[in-house]
Amino acid sequence: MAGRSVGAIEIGSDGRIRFPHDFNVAVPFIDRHMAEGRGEHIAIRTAAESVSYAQLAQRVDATGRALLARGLVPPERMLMIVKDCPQFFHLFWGAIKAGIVPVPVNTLLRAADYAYMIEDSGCRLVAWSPEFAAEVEPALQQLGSKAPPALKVTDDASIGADTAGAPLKPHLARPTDDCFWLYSSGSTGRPKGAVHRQRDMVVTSENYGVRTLGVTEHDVCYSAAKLFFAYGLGNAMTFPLWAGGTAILDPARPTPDSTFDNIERFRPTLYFGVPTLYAAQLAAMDKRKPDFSSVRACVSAGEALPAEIFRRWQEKTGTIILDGIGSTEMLHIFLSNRLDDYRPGSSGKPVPGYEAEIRTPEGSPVKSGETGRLWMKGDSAAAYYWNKPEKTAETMVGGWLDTGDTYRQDEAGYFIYEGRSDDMLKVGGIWCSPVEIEACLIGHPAVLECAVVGRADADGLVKPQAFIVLKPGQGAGAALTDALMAHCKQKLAPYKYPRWVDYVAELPKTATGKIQRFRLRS
Ligand code: 3UK
Repeated sequence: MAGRSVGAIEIGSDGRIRFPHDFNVAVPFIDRHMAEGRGEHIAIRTAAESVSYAQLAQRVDATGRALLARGLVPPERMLMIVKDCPQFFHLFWGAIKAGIVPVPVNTLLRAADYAYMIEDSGCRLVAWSPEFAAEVEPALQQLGSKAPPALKVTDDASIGADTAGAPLKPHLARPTDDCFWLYSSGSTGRPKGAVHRQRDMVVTSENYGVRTLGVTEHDVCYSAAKLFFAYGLGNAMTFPLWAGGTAILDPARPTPDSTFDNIERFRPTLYFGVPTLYAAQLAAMDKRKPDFSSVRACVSAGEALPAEIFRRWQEKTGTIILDGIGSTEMLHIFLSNRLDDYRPGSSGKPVPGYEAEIRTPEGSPVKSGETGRLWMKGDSAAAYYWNKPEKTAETMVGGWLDTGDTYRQDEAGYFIYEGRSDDMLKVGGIWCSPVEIEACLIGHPAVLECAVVGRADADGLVKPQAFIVLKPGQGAGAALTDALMAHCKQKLAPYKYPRWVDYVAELPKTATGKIQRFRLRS
């Protein structure tokens, strides 16, 4: 590809991206489309409305003005607990254009999680969709006088509705200045705010969106993964906006039927899912034959895609699923299969613009074909974790990022995922800390001790399994198992409950009393 300019950003023929000294990333993502004659083109489609690029630009400006009018000052943070809807775009880009740092968070969390994130981020505003009132309101109440002001984001939200004002002047920043955050979970300890820079969304949109998927203004992107995930944020917001294409948004929880309905109704060219949903969609295809004729490629990320699901999907839909691994810290996918180069059951090869290294525990590169810990280098990596200097120093070393994943390369150079280096598990593409589920189970009066590990279900997808040591006098059985599952569903994000409960006399432990979860894995 020859070099080109995207607004004031220059992209070399080798893919190198040159940024101006002072800029604001909302300008190339939003305002540029007016200058390029795309004002009438549809940026967002939902069941209820279509938003053109011209309307989007006006509403982004109006929202940015409204945030400044509320007294927010750059670089203060705004926490977003917002469903997938056009207002998500208005708030996110309005904030960035005004120099405010948006922090979109998982909308499936509980009050205690929100209270933690509100305090940790020191945000000066919480924007939230009323659908999440049952968890957001108690979080704000719990914080009492320390709670920041809150903004309820309704579909006809007055914020961003006053589009008559003067255009918002972009708050100028350096490409490496803080721009937005995403929270990432760890096996122990609280979620960590990964601080992303102005340049990061440009880098992922070029490296993965343009150079790997070939996204153009003719693409219609539909992501079952929501915008609050780094995965969904790229799929259904930054990639289509960067290319001048169209994003499909649906606030509902994705089910096989809802995704099939959306694919038939909106006719996306690119569909983004997670392995658990692909498995459920395949099962639902026994009864329904959805029309995939608009889709030129499907993408999977969040957890490893079993080769068997790839094969059955190709057979039923005629489309291929490109598996790729990404992370909150790297913002989007950094190892991936490609349309013209894929191997089912692998994560593919490094995406252009990224370097990969599989290292021994001592930190040197492994010998060819050996297993080790995957480290990555690339310009979309988060600058640091907010308020967590030790975690930052451990994870981000000399320009490289520790993914915490175990990998090897096969003879042909494809990267094969071998699991997490720690005990964390991914369920439906979302992090689950065994420690958090264990802490919840211990809260049940019958439980003395417990350990949680990941176990593959019939589709080869990982779900939590609990091993329980009961208190004396407590009887194991189906009724208790149901009660324990219900207890977890009520206290934790709903996807985290254990799908299997095994009763044991004792747990395997190290000499120092640490649970050896690896010995419980089947
Ligand atoms: C695991 C995978 C095997 C892996 C993400 C695409 O998942 C994303 O970000 P998270 O921070 O989790 C990162 C971790 O998830 N993982 C993700 N994809 C795969 N494991 N095969 C895969 N294809 O442990 C990784 O370290 O939630 C995915 C784009 C952006 C993202 N943030």
